[in-house]
Amino acid sequence: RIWKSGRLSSAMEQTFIMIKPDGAQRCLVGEIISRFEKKGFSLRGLKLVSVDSAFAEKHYADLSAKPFFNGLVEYIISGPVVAMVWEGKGVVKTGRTIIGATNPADSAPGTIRGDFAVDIGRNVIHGSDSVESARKEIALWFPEGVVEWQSSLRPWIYE
Ligand code: IDP
Ligand code: MG
Repeated sequence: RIWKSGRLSSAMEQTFIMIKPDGAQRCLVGEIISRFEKKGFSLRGLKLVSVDSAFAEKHYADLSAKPFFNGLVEYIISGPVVAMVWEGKGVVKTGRTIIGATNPADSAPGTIRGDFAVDIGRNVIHGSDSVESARKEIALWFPEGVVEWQSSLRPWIYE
């Protein structure tokens, strides 16, 4: 056993990732999950859900004053979304890097938005922007909790 639990656990983070309705409609679910899996992050929660406007407004509460807020809520409730929790070292920040800039016009090729999106209002995926936001979003989307397990690949991903 080459993995030492004590050293690693403090660096472990969880983030909330959601494939938005356009991502689900465009059959990008497998591709997106694959990118997080191949990176070496570990899946802790996964479900396909349709949310109502009250729930979407709660998720995006920080943006309620923005002119695009109503359109954003309509977008998120327009079809099922894939809600996920991913775990790993630095997963919040690295998850955002994998996703790319908010506006796909500015997202680098190789990022999810850079590769699969064009318009800011159809940018395919959400990822928590901080450890604190992740904590709140995971509590909102997974009140039932997430799955406790440890991938056997762990010693091949972490030193
Ligand atoms: P993020 O998703 O990259 O964290 P936020 O600023 O948190 O970006 O905005 C949340 C979502 O609101 C974006 O992903 C995008 O779908 C939408 N959004 C942000 N800015 C605009 C805009 O100017 N017009 C339309 N939709 C926007
Ligand atoms: Mg955000």
